[in-house]
Order: sequence, then C-alpha cells, then structure tokens
Amino acid sequence: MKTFLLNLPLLADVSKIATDDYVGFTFFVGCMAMMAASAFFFLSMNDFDKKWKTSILVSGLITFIAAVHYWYMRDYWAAVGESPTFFRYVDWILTVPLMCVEFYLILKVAGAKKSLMWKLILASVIMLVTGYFGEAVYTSGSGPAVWGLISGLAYFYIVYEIWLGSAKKLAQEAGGAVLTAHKTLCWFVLVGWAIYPIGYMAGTTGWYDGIFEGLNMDVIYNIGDAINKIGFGLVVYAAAVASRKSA
Ligand SMILES: *C/C=C(C)/C=C/C=C(C)/C=C/C1=C(C)CCCC1(C)C
Repeated sequence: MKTFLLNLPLLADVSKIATDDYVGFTFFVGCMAMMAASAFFFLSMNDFDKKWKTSILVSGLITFIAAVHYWYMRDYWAAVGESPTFFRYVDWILTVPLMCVEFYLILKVAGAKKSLMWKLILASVIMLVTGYFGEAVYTSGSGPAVWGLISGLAYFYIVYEIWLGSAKKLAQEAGGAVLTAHKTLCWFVLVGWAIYPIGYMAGTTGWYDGIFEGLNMDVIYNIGDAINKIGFGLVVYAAAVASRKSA
C-alpha cells in the first residue's frame, strides 16, 4: 500500500487506457458521472428550504466522495490492472453510512430518532468490513463464502429495518412526499444494493463458482454505484421538488 501511494502518478500524468479495456471505460464514465451529479446537487441545494437542503447536500457529498475515489480507482486500474479493492471499500465505508443518514434525515419530520440512524450505520459498517475480509483478507478456501454470508446477514437486517421495522411506521405517519421517497429508497436498497453481492460472487471463489462466470466484478460494482449513488440522490431531489409544490 505504502509503495503504491508513493508511486501514484501525478494528477496530470494520466495512465493509458487501452481501447479494448471496457472495465477501465466504466471507471472513467463512472468518475465523470459522479462529478456531474455532485455539481448538480451542490448547485441546486439552495433552491430548497432548510430541511431538504441538508438532504440534498448529503446526496452531493455521496457522489463527490465517490467521484474522488473513482478518480483514483480509474488510475489504479489503468496502472496496475487489478481491482482497486482498497479504494473501493474506503469509498463504501464513507458513502454507505451517509446513505443511512439520508434515510434518517428524510424521516426526521416524522420524529425519527437518532438510534434508528445509528442502527443502520452499524449494520452497514458490519456489512462492509466483513465483505472486505472476504474479498481482500481471507481469500482462500471457504473464506469469501463465509464472510460474504455474514455480510449478507447485515444487509438483510438493513432491508428488514427500513421495509418492515420502525422506519416503515415513521414513513407511513409522515405520508406525502416523505412516504413516496422512503418507499423508492427502500426499493433501491432491496434491488439496487443486491447488485453488489453478484459482483462479489463474480470476483471471489466459493460454492457459487461458475454461476456468474464471464461477469467482471468491477463492472458490476461500477454499475451498482452509478444506479445507487446518483439514483438515490435524484430520489431525494424529486422528493424535495414534490414537497415544494405541495407547500
Ligand atoms: C455506494 C455504494 C454502495 C451503495 C455499496 C453497497 C454495497 C453493498 C450493499 C455490499 C454488499 C455485500 C454483500 C451483501 C455480501 C458480499 C459482500 C458485499 C460487501 C459486496
């Protein structure tokens, strides 16, 4: 890690991306998309009242943090030709908890307690740390499958909490734009986040060998990030617009 950081090319010294490198292409496009989305969220946040302004600011922070990591991942991939697992998980450990904060911010009007936010954040950290163990540390034997399973359990806990737990009740009490936004974000977590375990199984070995053959882990992760980070932010933006109209 240390030698890699020291050898990191200067920003202007961009590595060559081969014409047939479709993985590199998705890193490049992902980087630009995250930057553009950040500009959009930051520039539009002042159009809304205080409650929604914070939510849209967080949407912008999520895509901005991702944009910076994609800059490095794109370069790492081009220079080293390996999956940038370290940067990937640093990105996630910052952005996924922020998405949990987003759920809390939206439900705050309905009286959501901070404990809900911390429960979701804790589960997301467990999900990511155990995923990192399986992807980068315990990579032989049944390591990836076992750690992936533990990660999956934490993921299901998040799904349960927002779909059926206390978060659901709060959203129903709030109704209107809050309920609509909450429901859509729930679908993002159930369907959009389920993209990641597929990437994980495509890139690690276990009982699932062969099922996702031919799929590239980084391409799947990059598609997942684009859908979940930018899409998630746009749902919040749409909710802010909707509540402004009804006010
Ligand atoms: C912006 C980044 C996001 C929304 C990342 C989400 C990542 C996940 C939901 C990862 C989940 C995993 C499992 C459920 C099992 C296998 C290991 C992981 C970490 C890929």
